[in-house]
Amino acid sequence: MIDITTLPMRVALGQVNELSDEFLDFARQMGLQDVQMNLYHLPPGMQDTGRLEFHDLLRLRTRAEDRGLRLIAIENVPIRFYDKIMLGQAGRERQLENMQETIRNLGRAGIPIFGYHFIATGVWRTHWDTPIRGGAISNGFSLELAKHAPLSFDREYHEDEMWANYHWYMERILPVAEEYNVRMALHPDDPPVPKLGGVPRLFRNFENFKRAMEAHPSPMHGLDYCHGCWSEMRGGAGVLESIEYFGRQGRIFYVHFRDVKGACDDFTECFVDEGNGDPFQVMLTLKRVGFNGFMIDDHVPRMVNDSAWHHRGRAFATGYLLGLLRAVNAITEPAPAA
Ligand SMILES: [Mn+2]
Repeated sequence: MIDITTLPMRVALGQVNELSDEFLDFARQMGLQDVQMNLYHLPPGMQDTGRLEFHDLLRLRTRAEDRGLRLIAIENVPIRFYDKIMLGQAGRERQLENMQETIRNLGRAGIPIFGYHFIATGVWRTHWDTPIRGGAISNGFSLELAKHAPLSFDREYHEDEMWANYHWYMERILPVAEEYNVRMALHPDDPPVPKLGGVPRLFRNFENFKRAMEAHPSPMHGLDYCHGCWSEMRGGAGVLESIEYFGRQGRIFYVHFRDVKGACDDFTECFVDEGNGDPFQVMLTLKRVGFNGFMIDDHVPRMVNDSAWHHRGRAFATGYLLGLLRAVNAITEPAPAA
């Protein structure tokens, strides 16, 4: 497997669900060298066995490499692969075996990072067609609307049992991640509010991330730092401090570089240059704490005549990040000797 610790801080193509010729060419045309895939839904052609199979993963990696790209991370498996683990329900042992085998298969296939979340009820939004700058289409969340939602599962769940479920999983999955050299990167709950649909959302603040990292201090355990979610937590406050804290420990494995306006009880997703945060300061902070992973756009607004995958929105965001990176490097790296 490639030694990712020697790679520079960089921008990657993110959130593709398949490695089509078009996506791979799009990445290369933007000058990128890494691709992250999101398998929240399994794409056509992948076996659905309750886990990610070695041959499918190897086929994906070699397909990327045939185009001169690295398949740097797989983010997510379908929630039904580990819902019983998250909720502590009967059948979790079988799901654990499958998740352990998924980690082994990622390692065997040479894919070094697995992004995961612990959100049994998934990402919530209450608005899906919100016009933002220039009429671009985005989405938003209002806790006032969401708090009236019915229970997502059979009953109300409690914070203590969700922590117990998390610990149970980490104690059993991280040793496998260590053996196979696969980094597990934790994404925040989105939105980061205490509870939705009767299920507590653990990864909603700094304290709980700190607690998780301290309880499971494996070198294979870190953050998928979703700037959008961290910005949602306190309307942008505390973002730079959290990057400082976890980044200096080398615990930020990669970054979702997007932003919102507002905070977790009421926010709208927006273009990366108009949110709560200053993206230049965010990237500068990442650089200064020694972050050397990849950054992807994550969610983007739908621009005029955009595709279903939002190519135009993604091209804007990715180009913006590439420009910022060049600026950040220019002021933090010594000029070459004349
Ligand atoms: Mn994200």
